[in-house]
Amino acid sequence: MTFALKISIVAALVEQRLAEHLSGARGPSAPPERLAEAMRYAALGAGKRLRPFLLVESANLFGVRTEAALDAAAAFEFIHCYSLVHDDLPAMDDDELRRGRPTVHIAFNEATAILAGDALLTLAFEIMARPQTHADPAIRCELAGALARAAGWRGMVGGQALDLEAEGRRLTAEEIRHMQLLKTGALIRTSCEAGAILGGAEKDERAAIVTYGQKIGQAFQLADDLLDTEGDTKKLGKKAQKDSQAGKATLVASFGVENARRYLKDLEEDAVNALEPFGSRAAALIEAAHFVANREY
Ligand code: GRG
Repeated sequence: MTFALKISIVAALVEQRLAEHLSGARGPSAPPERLAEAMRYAALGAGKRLRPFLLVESANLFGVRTEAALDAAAAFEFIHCYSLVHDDLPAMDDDELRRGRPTVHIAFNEATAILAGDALLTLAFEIMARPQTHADPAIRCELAGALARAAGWRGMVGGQALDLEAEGRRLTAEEIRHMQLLKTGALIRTSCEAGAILGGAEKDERAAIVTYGQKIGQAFQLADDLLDTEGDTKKLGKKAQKDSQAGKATLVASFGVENARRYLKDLEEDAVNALEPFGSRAAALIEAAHFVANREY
């Protein structure tokens, strides 16, 4: 089975689970329809579902069935979707195109986009707290804590703040690496770790998965920066050359395209090497590392 088929199968299962979580209650406790519509617009119908795929495959490594990992995977995807909605706002990156369609604040309005992002963020934790996500409350608590750390002030939000502070200032390669590890790396790394948490992995195996997640998180961002420099708006579903033209702090700007490509290859290799303890059982995660480093969208 090709990697494209594998990720599309998980994506279809995740799509269904996201839609179920967004179908909402009827009657007096139903959420406001316009808000629910904006949340569905932000979360459904597009996206590679990479974070859910990583979570599901990492959970499979520890004997967790795909079906039993889908709620945790949905929680990670909702956080990711919220981050895209807020990142596209005029006060942040001010983008009009995302996943090949108008961004949420363009399709609805700015206030609705802010609220839809807030509601997707909180829904993720509502899902993590439900007994359906895992029967053991200690595991649910650990998952929620890991997700909060990855998404919050010492994770994605912190990285976004560093990115905004960096505007108009030249960052060192080390500062860029740190900012990217937080901004995009933390959620990707923790999606992998969450599979290990769900499966009650031993310390060493969990550490191996975290190293893998960290390397592909870095590779993902570096590939994104290369695509911004060299990619195509139509294939990407978002505006290409935006960061390069704005003079944003990226490792491509700092190292040059050739060196960035070499560094990306090293990260891809490091990610694959981290999976050595799992042997051929980690085939899907190995393929994911190749996909992340060589992706065109
Ligand atoms: C606003 C709190 C807040 C955080 C924003 C992650 C992030 C921080 C912003 C996203 C901006 C961006 C485009 C970063 C580059 C890497 C990235 C996350 C790309 C989009 O992720 P994909 O390619 O998207 O997984 P799909 O559409 O496939 O889900």
